[in-house]
Amino acid sequence: MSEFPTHPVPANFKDAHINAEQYQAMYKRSIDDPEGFWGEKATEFLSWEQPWDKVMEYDFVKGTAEWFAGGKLNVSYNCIDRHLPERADQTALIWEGDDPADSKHITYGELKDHVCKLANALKARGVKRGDRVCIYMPMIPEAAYAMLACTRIGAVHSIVFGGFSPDALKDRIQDSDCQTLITADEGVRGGRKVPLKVNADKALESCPNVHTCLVVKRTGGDVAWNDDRDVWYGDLVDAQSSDCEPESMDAEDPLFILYTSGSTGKPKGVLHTTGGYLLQASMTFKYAFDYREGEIYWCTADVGWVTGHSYIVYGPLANGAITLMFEGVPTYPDAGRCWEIVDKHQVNTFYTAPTAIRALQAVGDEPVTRSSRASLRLLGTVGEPINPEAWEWYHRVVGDGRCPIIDTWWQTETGAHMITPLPGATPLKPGSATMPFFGVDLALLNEDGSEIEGAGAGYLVIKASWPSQIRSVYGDHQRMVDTYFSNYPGYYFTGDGASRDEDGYYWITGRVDDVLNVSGHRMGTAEVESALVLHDDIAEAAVVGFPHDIKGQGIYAYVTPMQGVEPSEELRQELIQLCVKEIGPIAKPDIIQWAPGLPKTRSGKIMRRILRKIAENELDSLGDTSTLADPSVVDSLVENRPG
Ligand code: 6R9
Repeated sequence: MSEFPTHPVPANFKDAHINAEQYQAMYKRSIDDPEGFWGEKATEFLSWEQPWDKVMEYDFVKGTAEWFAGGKLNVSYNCIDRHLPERADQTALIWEGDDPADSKHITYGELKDHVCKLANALKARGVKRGDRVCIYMPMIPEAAYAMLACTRIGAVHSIVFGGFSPDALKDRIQDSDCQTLITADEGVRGGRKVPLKVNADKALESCPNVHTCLVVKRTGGDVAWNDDRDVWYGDLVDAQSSDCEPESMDAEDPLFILYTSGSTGKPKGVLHTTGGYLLQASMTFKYAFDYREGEIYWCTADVGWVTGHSYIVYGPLANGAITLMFEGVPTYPDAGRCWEIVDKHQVNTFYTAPTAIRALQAVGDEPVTRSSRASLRLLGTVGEPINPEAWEWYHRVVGDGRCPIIDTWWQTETGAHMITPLPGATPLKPGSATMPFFGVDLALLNEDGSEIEGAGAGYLVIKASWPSQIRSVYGDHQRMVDTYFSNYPGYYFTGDGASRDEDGYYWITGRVDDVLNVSGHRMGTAEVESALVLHDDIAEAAVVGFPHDIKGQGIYAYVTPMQGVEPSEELRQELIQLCVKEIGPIAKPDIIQWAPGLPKTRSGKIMRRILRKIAENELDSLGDTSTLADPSVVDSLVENRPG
């Protein structure tokens, strides 16, 4: 699958938490006896107030799953309080600001105080168990406090990435009927201000149910104020008691909602629950990163994505780890920032996305090699397939050839790692996410739904439930069944294609549905299309992905103007701005091609396969166009292909 040689387990990982023999034995047990396996792990990894009645029960036809039902626990207790006897004075969170001169350490003892005060503040505003709280925040410690404060009182958080537009924020607040919003006056990224409160105000114009908007003062910039609704975080939170009894939650009580894109319609609110999610986040963190007490761990994701949930906050803190949170971007003040941070805080584990690696690789080695990076022990990637060239560069230049690369495949819906090497157990093949994690029963299917044995390529599906499985699509369980459990009955359908080699290694090839992965951000082609056709001058739009050197995938939009409308540069700019307004800057099309017509079947279905080929510039393999209603449309698109 790749000409790049296999990297054996490094000598300094021979005594890792899990070695090759343990992986084999534990994996086998986890599949043969999942209840026994997970029951033991749940006791080992989490503190329970009351044991569960049954380890698991699930039905992949109805799309239901329950783990540890009847068991009682609290997530904030597991992430904070239980560590206090040993770790009250140990750092829990290192915060590195956008400005390299800004950083601070928050101990577990301080974390407890911050979280309890905020939890009491939420209660004071009437937030109760089960209520949804929206978090729209920059990468500042208060984002983590907000998550943990919700879990302390049993409220369900829904984080909306700070880069999303007011419209996107509004949709998400409305969909899950959040009545409380936690935000900041402004964020700071790459030396620029992000107008979070301005965006929130716009969104809240259409969210009359929101009774409280709690605002962290990050920059002190001017903001508008609604006295009935807006409250300064400091004013309300500082005065609260730093004790707040953790709410006793059922393992199956909702923990959070996180919106993610699918192939159709608006983003779905992926619902995760308490016990199973925390168990798998915690266990994968310890094993995949071979986390050792006292190590400094840094994941560069934003808490607005699932990676930030599981691997900045919940996984690390459940293990009593030291987790670094970075407010800025890898290229500010310059492309050496990440390695400067690694040296400054003596980071041992660094976890990022392939798109960041490729962007840094493109700048050259010097910004990396001028730093020491001697503290690094392990490197990770997540979010999209990593090309072997970028893998090798990451390994050789960033890791000085001595740090294993942990390529973790998983999804918002899976909650935690599903396919990943374990550094002491798995020889690495550049570009492969390698082997399934414990309890993850994978299969590859042919088009007709039959399972592929041995080596081969097909649709990646999962055969049995895992603890951190998506429990529902918030407010629309049928959509959960339709999206994940209908394509191939009896299986969870990932939406990804993959191949398996003769050694059993998995190689993810990317999405097989109409979902784009732009710089590791998931986006439905349908979302971008709906934004484009909102323009009065546009009749129709079709969006596909195309290979992009840095972003992995770029956005290619075919747009048909209304009759009589002349395409112009002005119209192109208006369309780009529309995507920014409706979704956010990440949804800007890279290429807009004016299309007098789109290739359609006689029944009116757009043939995306052909549009993808044109976007990829694979004009020799357009395939059969004879079934099109008007085959000449294709010639015209090919002739007028920009660039
Ligand atoms: C965690 C996260 C999920 C989609 C997934 C797949 C792609 C994620 C990957 C990967 C290849 C990896 N993906 N990790 N592809 N190798 N290591 O990214 O969640 O935002 O929901 O995206 O990302 O296509 O289906 P999410």
